[in-house]
This record gives sequence, C-alpha cells and structure tokens, in this order.
Amino acid sequence: MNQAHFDSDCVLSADSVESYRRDGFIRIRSLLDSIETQQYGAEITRLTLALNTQTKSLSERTTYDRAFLQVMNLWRESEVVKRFIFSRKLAMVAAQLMGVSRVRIYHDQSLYKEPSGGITPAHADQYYWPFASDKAVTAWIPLRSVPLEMGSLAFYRGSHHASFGRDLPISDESEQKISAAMEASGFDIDESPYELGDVSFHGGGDVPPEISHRTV
Ligand SMILES: O=C(O)CCC(=O)C(=O)O
Repeated sequence: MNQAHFDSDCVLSADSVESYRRDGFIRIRSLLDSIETQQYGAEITRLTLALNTQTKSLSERTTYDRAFLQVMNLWRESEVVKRFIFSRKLAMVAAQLMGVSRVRIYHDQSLYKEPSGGITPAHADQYYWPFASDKAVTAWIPLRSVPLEMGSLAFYRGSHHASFGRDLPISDESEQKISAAMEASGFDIDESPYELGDVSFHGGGDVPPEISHRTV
C-alpha cells in the first residue's frame, strides 16, 4: 500500500494552531489522501469486526455500549494498521497543536457505529486519560464521509476552558449534565460534515466536551 502521503511532512499555519488553542479543536480538511484512507479503512473494519467482543443486542446494552463497537490498539494486530496509526503526518500535526517536539501514542481505538445504535453522549476525553500533563490530543479520523444526518463529531467551541463534566464517564448522566451546563454557559455547538480524508483533533487536558448526534 502506498504510504507516501501518510508519511509526508505537514506544517500547519499559525492561524490553524491559533484556532485550535482558541476553540479546543480543529478540523483539517483533506489532511489524508482519501483513497489511502479508504484502503486502510478496509483493514481496520476487517479487524474490528473480527476482534470486537460485543455479544449483546443493542436493547440489552448500556448507553455507553450502544454508542459503538470498539476495539483498542489495533496497531498491535496488524502491520498495515500500525503504518496508519504511526503516520508521520498525524504525529506532526499533533505535535504542532500541542507545541511539543515529538509525540507518543497512548492508544488507538476503532469505534464503529451500528445501524440504529445510540448517540455518543457528551463527554470530555480527559476523564479516561491517566496523564499528569495536559499535552494530549485525540485525532478523530472518519473512515468514510460523515454527513450531518449520520451524526458527525461535534464540539462545544471554547468549552476546554470550562472544567465542568471532567469527572463524568460517558453515560446518560454525562449527556444530560454536560449538555445542560454547556447550553447554560452559552457555548456554541460546532458541527460540520466530514469528507473522507478530513481529520479533527481535540485537546485532552484543557479540553472541550464533545457531542455526537444520534446515528440513523
Ligand atoms: O466517534 C464517536 O462516536 C466518539 C469519538 C470520541 O468520543 C472521541 O474521539 O473522543
């Protein structure tokens, strides 16, 4: 598989870095080559469906488990996926956004929405991260285009400066309490469709709780 695009350099503009620090997230359009992303996506889908351990029907699951099928650290299962996850381009973007010279992977996580599955409740990733540092970032890489009606990842712009909700695991409670608090504080929801190749990055320490719409 051609890796050239994934391993090319990527220097962000000062405006991009500034907008990430102001908003707590950034969507970078066409960061990855769409054909290559689709090819890696086929391998990620194959492994996710083979390795996920979910056996319950949607109606028997918790809100968290209705949100997606998930498998962690696929990079350990496949050299192909490892090349994708360790892409120089993704690492360079993450480093520039955080203002550091190099980065390490904490984990990858494949999240697959099922037909009629649940929403991803509002949450802050920081709840799940055992880091002393706030230099952490999630790259959200859709493996297909995500129009609004499918439920793309959305963010409360600028809410990384608010501390509310960082003690809440993903649940009905986080959805209800974080959404209410964000609305009461006047944070705008930023939602936008993704094309194949678009990637968003959201912060981990000083981080915006993100929401996702119900899948249809
Ligand atoms: O894709 C999703 O539904 C949720 C993703 C997410 O929570 C994250 O990237 O932090």
